[in-house]
Amino acid sequence: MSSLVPALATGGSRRALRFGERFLSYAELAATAAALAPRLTGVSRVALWATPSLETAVGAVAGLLAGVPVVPINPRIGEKELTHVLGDSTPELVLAAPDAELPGPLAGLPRVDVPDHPTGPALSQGPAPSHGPALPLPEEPDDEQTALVIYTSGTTGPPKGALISRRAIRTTLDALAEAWSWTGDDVLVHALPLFHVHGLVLGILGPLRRGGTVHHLGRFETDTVAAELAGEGTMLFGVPTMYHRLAEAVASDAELAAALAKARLLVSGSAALSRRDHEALLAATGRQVIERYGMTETLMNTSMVLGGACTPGTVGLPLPGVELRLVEDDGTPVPAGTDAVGEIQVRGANLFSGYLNRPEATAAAFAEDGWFRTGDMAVLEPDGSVRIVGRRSTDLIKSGGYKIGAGEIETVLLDHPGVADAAVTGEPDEDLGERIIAWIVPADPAAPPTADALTAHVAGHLAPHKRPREVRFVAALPRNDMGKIMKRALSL
Ligand code: MCA
Ligand code: AMP
Repeated sequence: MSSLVPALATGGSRRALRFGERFLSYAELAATAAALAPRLTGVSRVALWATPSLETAVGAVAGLLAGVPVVPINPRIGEKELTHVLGDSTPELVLAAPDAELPGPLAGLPRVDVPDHPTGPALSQGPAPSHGPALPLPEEPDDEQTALVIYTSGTTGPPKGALISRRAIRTTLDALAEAWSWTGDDVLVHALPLFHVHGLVLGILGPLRRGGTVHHLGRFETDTVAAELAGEGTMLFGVPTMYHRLAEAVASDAELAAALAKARLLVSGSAALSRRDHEALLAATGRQVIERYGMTETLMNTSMVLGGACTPGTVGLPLPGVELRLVEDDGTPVPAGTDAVGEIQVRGANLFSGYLNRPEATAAAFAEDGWFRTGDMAVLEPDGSVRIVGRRSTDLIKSGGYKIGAGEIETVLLDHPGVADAAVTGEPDEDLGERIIAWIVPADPAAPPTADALTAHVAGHLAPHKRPREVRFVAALPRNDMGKIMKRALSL
């Protein structure tokens, strides 16, 4: 029995997952995942082709049951990034939906097709049982066992694999349940990608841990969100870009306004939701969007509390079990009750276990006594709410809720034969939060590469969400005496 998802053993015919027209009850999910799990047992790590599909959710649950770390892969990943992720995580197998076409480097791995319904002998002669799993569920692995390896961008180098334990997942999901009164009666409306913490841990494992239901929409569209929330949906998780689009649409769409007003919980995270969008949604629906703040390495740190502290412009209070402090540049903790800015540092059972193959990076991520350095700058409000005011590094960009390292994009741009020098910055963007700008010194100023060619180059090598939204050609990049590009001067 897996106590991470107790309803696999007890949920019976209650619906667990719905993706479009396809769905699985808890008993069916248990039977499907338990039949798959033995094919993974003993494997060091398994890649999961993380399309927004039922198979991705089943594959993740099977990995949990087998006690095998799962490495979710963005199905739009480019060649260079995929080669890096596979080289670093060395999965022995790839899990994918039967109809998925895998790119070259993944197609070379042994493949296990993920079924979307129970296929075991106990079920072949009749309908799925309404109670209990068809196969006995495997013994639950140790709490410290790595459940997921999630790749996340940093200020330097290629993305690092964050090792996320079952303990961290359980801790964060239970803390959120407390803050949001999240129960098995909730039906989550979900349109996020499934290869990051937000979509996979909160959006899939969250409802499953509660014994509730997920309706995944495949892709985000305001009218499908409205239809789901007007129906069975009780809560919505989204990134600020999604809430921005809802805020724009809601003014002239009474059905959308009514659907959002009916929701028990609207939660935004992964980046800051603008005060303007908060206010527009509150005015049109009467609902206060609940903001929570987290990070791949820490899972969730703070949240506004449903029916409690919802100080606008803040990300709420530290979650139960999370210790949070602000620290000045020299490492001195900022005294409570002052309005000084400091870096957010956190400690607790929600934290990751380190970066795969990167002991130095892991050590550098922590201050003394187990405090994790988030790189986010904040002030503490008198009521203890955390107000994020910026980020320590200009080399990290948050666009559409995705964290993107400027350095990764610069390296790929410099590989292009038409580029002599390159810098990447983020600029404020109403829809995306920040948009990626590429500053390019062309190799031949008389015949620079086109912006489209450079954009496609980045999208193809890394991922489409890392592509520059604008390319600006310059004669030279401003550098300091050390030769370092002065990014703040570029954006002036
Ligand atoms: C456009 N496209 C291209 C190109 N141009 N593809 C290849 N090459 C090009 N040159 C395609 C895109 O792939 C996409 O295809 C379509 O055009 C539009 O893409 P885009 O404009 O980039 O985005 P969007 O569709 O408007 O997406 C906005 C979005 C998305 C839905 C909000 O950004 C999103 O899903 N964000 C979620 C990020 C997230 O989950 N972050 C969590 C990590 P097509 O239309 O076919 O799709 S943070 C986290 O986990 C922490 C713990 C936390 O706190 O949550
Ligand atoms: P990621 O590395 O993709 O997990 O992104 C983590 C980062 O997202 C954090 O370090 C913050 O900078 C940002 N973030 C997440 N939630 C919020 C929020 N509610 N408000 C502001 N920033 C956020």
